[in-house]
Amino acid sequence: MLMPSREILAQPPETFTGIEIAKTKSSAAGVPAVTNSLKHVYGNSGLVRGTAAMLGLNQWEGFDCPSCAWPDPDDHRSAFEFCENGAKAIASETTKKRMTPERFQQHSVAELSQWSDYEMDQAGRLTHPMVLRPGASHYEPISWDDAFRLVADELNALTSPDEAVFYTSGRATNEAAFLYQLFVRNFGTNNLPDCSNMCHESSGAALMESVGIGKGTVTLKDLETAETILIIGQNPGTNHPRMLSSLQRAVEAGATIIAVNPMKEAGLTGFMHPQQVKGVLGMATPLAKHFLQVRLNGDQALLKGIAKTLVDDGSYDEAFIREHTVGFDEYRSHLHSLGWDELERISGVSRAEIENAARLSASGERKLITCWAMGLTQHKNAVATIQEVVNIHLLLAAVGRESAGLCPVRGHSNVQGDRTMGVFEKMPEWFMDNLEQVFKFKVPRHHGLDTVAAIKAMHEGQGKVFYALGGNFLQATPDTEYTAEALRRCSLTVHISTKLNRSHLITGRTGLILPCLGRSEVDIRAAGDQFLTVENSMSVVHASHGKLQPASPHLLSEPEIIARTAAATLEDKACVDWLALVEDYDRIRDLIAQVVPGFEDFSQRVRQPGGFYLPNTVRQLQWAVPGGKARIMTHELNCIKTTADQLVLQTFRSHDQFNTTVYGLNDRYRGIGNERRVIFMNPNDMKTRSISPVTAVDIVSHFEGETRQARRFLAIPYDVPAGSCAAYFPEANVLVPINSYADVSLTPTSKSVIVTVSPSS
Ligand SMILES: Nc1nc2c(c(=O)[nH]1)N[C@H]1C(S)=C(S)[C@@H](COP(=O)(O)OP(=O)(O)OC[C@H]3O[C@@H](n4cnc5c(=O)[nH]c(N)nc54)[C@H](O)[C@@H]3O)O[C@H]1N2
Ligand SMILES: Nc1nc2c(c(=O)[nH]1)N[C@H]1C(S)=C(S)[C@@H](COP(=O)(O)OP(=O)(O)OC[C@H]3O[C@@H](n4cnc5c(=O)[nH]c(N)nc54)[C@H](O)[C@@H]3O)O[C@H]1N2
Ligand SMILES: [Mo]
Repeated sequence: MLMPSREILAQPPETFTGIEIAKTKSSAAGVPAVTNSLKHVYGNSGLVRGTAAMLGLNQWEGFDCPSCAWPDPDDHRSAFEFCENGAKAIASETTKKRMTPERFQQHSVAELSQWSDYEMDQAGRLTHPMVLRPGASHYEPISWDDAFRLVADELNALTSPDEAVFYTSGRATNEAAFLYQLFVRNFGTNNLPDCSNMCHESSGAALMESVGIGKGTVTLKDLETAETILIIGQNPGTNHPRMLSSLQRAVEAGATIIAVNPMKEAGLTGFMHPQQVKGVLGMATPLAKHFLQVRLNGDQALLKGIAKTLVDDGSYDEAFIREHTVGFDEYRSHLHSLGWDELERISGVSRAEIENAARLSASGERKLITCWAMGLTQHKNAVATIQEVVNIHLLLAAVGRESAGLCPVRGHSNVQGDRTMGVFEKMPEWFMDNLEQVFKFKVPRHHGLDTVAAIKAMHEGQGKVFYALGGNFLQATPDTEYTAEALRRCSLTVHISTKLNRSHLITGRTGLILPCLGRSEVDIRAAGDQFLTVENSMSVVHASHGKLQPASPHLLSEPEIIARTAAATLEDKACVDWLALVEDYDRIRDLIAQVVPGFEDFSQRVRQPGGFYLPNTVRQLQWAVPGGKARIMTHELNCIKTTADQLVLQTFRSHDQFNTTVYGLNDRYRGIGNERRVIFMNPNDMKTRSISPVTAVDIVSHFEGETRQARRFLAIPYDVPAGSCAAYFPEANVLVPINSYADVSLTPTSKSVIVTVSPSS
């Protein structure tokens, strides 16, 4: 069993914070959401800074919300274009509190590691570059020049550039991401793992193989005019609250929503619009009319059931299938061979409900949109399951036309843009050719390390310098203790960050924190006030313009940090004048325009209010796959297998967190107050294990003969299918085995962890 071995804790402390249990909510948003967001903003930032921040959010002249990637309306903006959780993200960034060098001096790294993630967020913004010298117990300040020198010396001392790992979190803007990948490739490696590897990689891989583009195919207008919307493996009420407004408009225009989820999430069942009278009075728009309570990892069976019904009913578009697809005959015979008993058993959903969902999808003009997120992507068979979604759309010709299509709902606000900019360990050859042509250096062509491979390489001593553009690698990745050991074996770990997090505490021989400007802050360069750009979940590229005074005069922008790292490291190997590039971000955009298709006249077009859409081949019914036709993919039916005493655990988000950033200790919609160490269980599963409600349990995960343990969680009886349970990440990450990842996409299986649960010893 892998156990914590050092005095510096890699995991959040095991202490309970005093749970308060309330009734679960059947609808989301409304007045409590507004009061909650205002509490967060004004509590943290003070009245003046708070109001300025909120008024700048998602406005044409303002900055992009740093929370999720849900798009803004194309044609209008209300004065308050934000949601409760966007407000929390802003409050967390614009807080008045500061994590200063004095505070670092007061607390050793070992002491800081006793803080909870909530306390770390509450510590406030980082203000100075800080270094943890070899053997030191405390971080101390370092000048920017010395910091860049240190990084350059460590990087240049490596035997090969492939001994360095460059991680990216999806908040980085396009300009930062483009400079970053250019630096990394100019340095000589493709080791560019990113948070996408743990997120929508499965969607990208599935869509790329099936339809030739790794992104969604719908716009907001499509969503609001669809007839049937399938929301599967996604919790929009918490994670994409602004999506609820679009769903409300769709329902009011006549759409039927079908939700597929093991949990009856509040946002799926009802929505009270905080800016409309109805919502303020507490009347909810019923959103999902149909709720299919699938077992964890039962979706592939459920989706095959839908496809089987369509084929058996003859509800498919023969002309479209003939003209645009390959693989139908094989798929049809596969569906014929499947028995309903098996489909019902694996999915946990009845044949009648599945058939009903299929018939709704095929009704009217078959304007079906399917939205999905982590409930589909983080399983072993994730890619195959998502291709099952695509198959249904191809059968119905519900793709590449108005009001219909595929909608993987992205997480981080610019995770999609980062990939467009080349942050990927295996960018296609054409991208490398373009880089080579524009920058005239030999671009490394061998594939780099993704997240899981990078952790393993560092663990084995082959990764020696770890450099992160944002994020919280230690706590976002699986197998916390294993990853911690991997980071400790590095010679140098570097984090470009806005706030303190646990990754800063589990360091290599030397640790560096490079504090940067946040989205909300002004960025003045030699050429004047600058803006940056992002791409949302629906491929709209637009500007983000910070408005507030920086949290500290010592902060640098992300592009400047990258450029100065590059200038210090590459010296005469440099393919561009790095420092000149960041005097005026239009210069970066002009280079992007030369390398990335769809960005012609970038600097000028992105200045139009609302930005511009990137081209999408599927929307033109073009299939960029070999052979030129969309592929109906046939995969064997499978699912995760457990023994009688085992359960399948998903690790998901509470209402008060953004990934590893913990804004508060409540999960309001699920009725949990003031506690994060909880596990939601089926009441019968609790009974058979002699677990009383709200008592402490230990969780052990099982994988290929190995076990991992997470101690002291409170068991909450909850409406989840028998055999399925749920706990929050990052607390439960310690249970996710490093070698358990999705086929093809290699995404850690954070939504299907095999566990046993027993009363705490
Ligand atoms: N406020 C807030 N917003 C966020 C984030 C945040 O942490 N906080 N994170 C951002 C990021 S990076 C991302 S990727 C997205 C994540 O957005 P989501 O994917 O909504 O996030 P999760 O909390 O992981 O929720 C997964 C949902 O899928 C369901 N689910 C789990 N397993 C299964 C399954 O096997 N089948 C089905 N059908 N459903 C399943 C869960 O019950 C849950 O409702 O949100 C983004 N937005
Ligand atoms: N078990 C489990 N694990 C998961 C998941 C899960 O569902 N279950 N979800 C996965 C998913 S979908 C994702 S996307 C990953 C997320 O993984 P990451 O993106 O690595 O994690 P975050 O928690 O979003 O990163 C938070 C940190 O980013 C820094 N930060 C915030 N804003 C900025 C900024 O503007 N610039 C810079 N440079 N830094 C900033 C802050 O220091 C903060 O502490 O986690 C994955 N891990
Ligand atoms: Mo994500």
